Amino acid sequence: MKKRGRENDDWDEPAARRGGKRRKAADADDGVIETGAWGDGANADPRDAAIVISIGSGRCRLFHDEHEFDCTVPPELAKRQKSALAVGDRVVTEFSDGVCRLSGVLARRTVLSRPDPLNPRVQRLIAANIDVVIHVVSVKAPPLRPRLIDRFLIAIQRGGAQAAICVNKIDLLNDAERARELATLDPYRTLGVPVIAVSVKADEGIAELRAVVEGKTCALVGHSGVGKSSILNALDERLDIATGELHKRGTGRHTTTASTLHDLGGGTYLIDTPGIREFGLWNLTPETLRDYFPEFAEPGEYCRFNDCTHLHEPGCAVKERAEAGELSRARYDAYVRLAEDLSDPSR
Ligand SMILES: Nc1nc2c(ncn2[C@@H]2O[C@H](COP(=O)(O)OP(=O)(O)O)[C@@H](O)[C@H]2O)c(=O)[nH]1
Ligand SMILES: [Mg+2]
Ligand SMILES: [Zn+2]
Repeated sequence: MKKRGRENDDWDEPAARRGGKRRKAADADDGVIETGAWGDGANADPRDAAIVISIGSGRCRLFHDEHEFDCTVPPELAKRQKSALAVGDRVVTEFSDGVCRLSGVLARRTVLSRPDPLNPRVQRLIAANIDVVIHVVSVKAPPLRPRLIDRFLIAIQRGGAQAAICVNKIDLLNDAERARELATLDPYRTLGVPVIAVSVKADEGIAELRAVVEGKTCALVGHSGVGKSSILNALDERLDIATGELHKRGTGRHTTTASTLHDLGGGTYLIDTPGIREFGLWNLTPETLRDYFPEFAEPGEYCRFNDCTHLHEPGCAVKERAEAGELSRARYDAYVRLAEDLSDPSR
């Protein structure tokens, strides 16, 4: 399967530059995670379904039975396409008048989504039916920022997929720096999130990463420039995806502008995504935020108040244990920052 995807998904575009008006809060797809089937997808046999490998405006590219083909997306779906159709979706089509049309979307197992920058109540799908979302970070260029990881983890957990963290460019650090940087990610390891140190340049950690993705559908997410496309090329050299290297003719940098699914064979599918700066915290409340810090549950039973938010209440066991170093201080601090962001209406 060849690489595709020419349309810019605009994920990173600040709202102002997009120039769009704020959509009304009463939109049909308001804040709802669309996991349900659409059209003929409700009754379709998954074995007859094609997989969406890339999406353009009013059309998408599909893969089924060893063939790649284009199909049109009906206007009803196209007008809310970024909320209703995603790379990784299983779909069915109908063929008439020489045109292949999308006629149904099958129910999704999992999703990865984020709030629309223009209307945080509307969810935009990034990928569907993924088993593992790999959050790629780099130790330098751009530097490691653990606090971003907390938001990614929340977004991943909400959509039902497993999370993994891939720390790329470790060739840029000496042994002491490497140990120190990787230690900052220990709280995630403790939570059961695999942390894989990788250098595409020095061919380190690629085999370990391959073991994580084998036989699964995985999406690589993270900031632009951390090495997502380079990692995909390292996992399968046939992919030959454009990376951030300078063009030979000096016309700027190659960057990924739309999500694209790549078939590595043997049931392994990898989705390259454009750089995502940050995941908003759509629809989270201070109460639901706690659910995303499972390590707080047990100590939380010893808080004086059983509705303790673990922020400023007296007799809070979570806070005490974080201060005593029995719970990750970094994770507790991340929780406090996220809670502050949630109570700030301008976020
Ligand atoms: N030093 C170093 N540079 C890397 C590594 N992996 C990728 N890069 C560089 O990082 C830049 C961005 O890579 P790219 O794959 O396009 O990142 P993406 O935007 O996340 O897809 C390119 O210049 C790559 O050559 C690595 O392991 N070590
Ligand atoms: Mg890329
Ligand atoms: Zn508490």
